[in-house]
Amino acid sequence: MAVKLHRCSVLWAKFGAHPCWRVQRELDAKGISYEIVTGPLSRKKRTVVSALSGQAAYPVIEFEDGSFYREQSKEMAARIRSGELFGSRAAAPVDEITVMSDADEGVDADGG
Ligand SMILES: N[C@@H](CCC(=O)N[C@@H](CS)C(=O)NCC(=O)O)C(=O)O
Repeated sequence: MAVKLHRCSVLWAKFGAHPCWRVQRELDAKGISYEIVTGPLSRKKRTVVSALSGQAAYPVIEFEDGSFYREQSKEMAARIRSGELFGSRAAAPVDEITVMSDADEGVDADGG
């Protein structure tokens, strides 16, 4: 399931204490696919993230169903690390899942 990472535009800031990077690197570490949506630095201009989450701080994670997740970045990082980012959300709909069968591997019913 791909998510959107709403974050600041300071993409070069790749050090541990930077809130957006702290979360982004955990998504990377977990192999979670995401799309970066950068927003303006000025809080007053952060209309997208404000409309989504009701507050103006980055980072915010937007799920495919339009819901969002925002806590302090340390807590967000810990949640991602623990494998609980998606909580009880369903995995991707079945028609979006690539299903490999034995036939795809060239194995027939006889196992040959
Ligand atoms: N304590 C917050 C800080 C979040 C934070 O400062 N985010 C930055 C972007 S990396 C931001 O939105 N800065 C501008 C502002 O707070 O107005 C956290 O860890 O999530």
